Amino acid sequence: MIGIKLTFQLITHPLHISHHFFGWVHKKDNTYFNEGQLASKGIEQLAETGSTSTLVSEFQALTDNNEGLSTYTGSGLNSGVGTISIDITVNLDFPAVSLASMLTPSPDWFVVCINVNLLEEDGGFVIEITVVGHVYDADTEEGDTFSFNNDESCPQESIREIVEIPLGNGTFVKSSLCTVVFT
Ligand SMILES: [Ca+2]
Ligand SMILES: [Ca+2]
Repeated sequence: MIGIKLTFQLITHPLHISHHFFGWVHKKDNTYFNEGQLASKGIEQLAETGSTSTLVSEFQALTDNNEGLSTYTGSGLNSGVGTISIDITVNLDFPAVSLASMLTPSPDWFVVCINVNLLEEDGGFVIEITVVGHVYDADTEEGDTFSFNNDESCPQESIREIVEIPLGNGTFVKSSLCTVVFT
């Protein structure tokens, strides 16, 4: 086993803050948060309210099914720029990490780093790696501004990457919005 210090650095529009973030250590090639699939109840709750309680339950079931090692819930940030650090443990069977956190305020937008594999081909663990987060719309709530409590999406469609204003410029979202450093 190896302990890894994870630094979560969320850089957003100055007016906006992040919420708690959720982390899961799991087997390689997990696709739980990927775009193109329907958001689970846990992802909906995280994306709309920032709460991680339902996600923790969902991932505990996956962990009990031997798909993961453990879950983590980090603190929030009280401004749009900052760093959250936690210690996580990975091992040869469970060398990968996925992270998710709500963007606040937003209808159902969240940042994710999916399936970050910390095991190198030579069997060692990475010393340091920097990963740029994606910004996704869970498609569980309507609304295209920095706002809460919009109508439900009906019908709910797949999780998709956001590139539109106000987060993006219509083509992409600046990579500086969310960067995660594993050291
Ligand atoms: Ca939405
Ligand atoms: Ca909803």
